[in-house]
Amino acid sequence: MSYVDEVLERVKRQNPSQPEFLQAVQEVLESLRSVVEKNEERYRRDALLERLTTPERVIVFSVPWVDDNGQVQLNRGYRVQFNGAIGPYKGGLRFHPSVNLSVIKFLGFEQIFKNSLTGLPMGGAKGGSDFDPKGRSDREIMAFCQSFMTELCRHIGPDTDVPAGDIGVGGREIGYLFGQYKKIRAAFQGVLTGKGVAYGGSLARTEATGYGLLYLTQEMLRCNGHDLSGKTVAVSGAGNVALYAIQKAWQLGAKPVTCSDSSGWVYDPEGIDVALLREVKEVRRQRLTEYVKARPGAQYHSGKGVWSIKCDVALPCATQNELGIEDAKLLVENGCIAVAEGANMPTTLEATKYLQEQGVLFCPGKAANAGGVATSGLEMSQNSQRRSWSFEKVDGKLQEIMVGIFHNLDAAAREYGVEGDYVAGANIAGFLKVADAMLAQGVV
Ligand code: NDP
Ligand code: 2IT
Repeated sequence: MSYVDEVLERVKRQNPSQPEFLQAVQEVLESLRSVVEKNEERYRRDALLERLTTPERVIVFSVPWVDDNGQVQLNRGYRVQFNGAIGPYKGGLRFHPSVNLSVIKFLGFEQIFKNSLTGLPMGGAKGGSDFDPKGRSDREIMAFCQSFMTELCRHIGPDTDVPAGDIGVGGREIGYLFGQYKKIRAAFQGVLTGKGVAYGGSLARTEATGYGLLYLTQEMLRCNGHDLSGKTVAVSGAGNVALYAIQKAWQLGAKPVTCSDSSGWVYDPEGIDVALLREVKEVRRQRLTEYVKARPGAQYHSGKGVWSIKCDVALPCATQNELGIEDAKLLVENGCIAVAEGANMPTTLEATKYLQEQGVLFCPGKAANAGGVATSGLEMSQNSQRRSWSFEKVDGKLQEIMVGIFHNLDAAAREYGVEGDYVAGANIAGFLKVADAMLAQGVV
């Protein structure tokens, strides 16, 4: 049995009830076959793949807090410090009822390769809780964040582990988390990214994931003889990533016509009104039905279906496994030429394979959405310098990083004989740097 198959078997045996984690490991290891074959003896002797697929540390803790009725609530908190070979652990926190160990491990595993691709010194980690922020008052959110940080603060620090936001964790939550860390540790440190600009946050971090997604998509299209300008774009999600992806799509001359949330989706033939979407989702924190009330030309559909709209480019920006094989078939039938993942692992393995076979340009999340964590890396640099850079400077570096990531994964795919397979290219390019660092540092 090949080394890759042996390790895949082992990971399956050891994590039988973690489907999302197994899916992420399978995708990565399958595409590393040619690299691993070339170095099999060395990697095997160093148990490199076993170590790479096993988190260095898993922290699980209880998060008790008091709701507005005086009732004590209990949630579960997680931080998975997956791999610290190339820098301090780095990765977001997700607050969503679907969070469990499998989800956090898949996200932490993906983060290793994503962070490596940015070219910045950051290891892979992820955390979060099964806490559901929907319908909770500001005070309840604060109480939860404070309790969560009371435990988490023992495990993080500006040179050890630097969390940030993800689903359900935005500027408000980062503020409460930062305040509690500062109080308990009596230290004002760059221990979280995505902070408000008034207390050490970076300009352009809020926009970075969505903007970066479009910078990379534009470059991928350009290098394949297409122009983003004039294209119709379907976007899913209506949160941080989706909102700024839609905004940048407009700025680059494309027309974004859809968005979605967990209740339904919107088709706006005139193109999504960014200011209105932002007001409804970011400011008023309402459902998308409110968007359609203010925009009579737009249609609201409950449930799933955002990928049934005819588009040239599809940008899934909501959550994992939101684009399955039937969706992929619809996209191809409707003439879609490119899919770039704003979310983490939004496309199932089967759908990814189908899209690639049909010649659709496909860029995986660990490359396409790396602009968020890359700008977090820039926030860490600014915090270390105790300086703040202008929006233009940060945005300029973000553009450079995203264009650079595309060229790196394109080159890696060519070098290993899988030209145009950007999934393999991203995994190979991300892996090589981490593998070199692990081998150089010995058995630790
Ligand atoms: P937000 O919480 O801001 O928005 C999430 C959006 O996705 C909301 O519209 C939400 O709908 C929808 N959504 C979430 N879960 C589900 C679900 N189970 N089914 C259907 N819809 C769902 O999160 P972000 O925009 O920050 O994150 C979106 C994706 O991007 C995630 O995969 C995240 O890991 C990834 N990502 C985020 C980065 C960042 O910097 N924030 C960086 C890189 C990747 P509703 O409001 O109804 O819940
Ligand atoms: O998935 C991701 O890359 C994020 N949620 C952002 C992580 C970060 O540390 O900025």
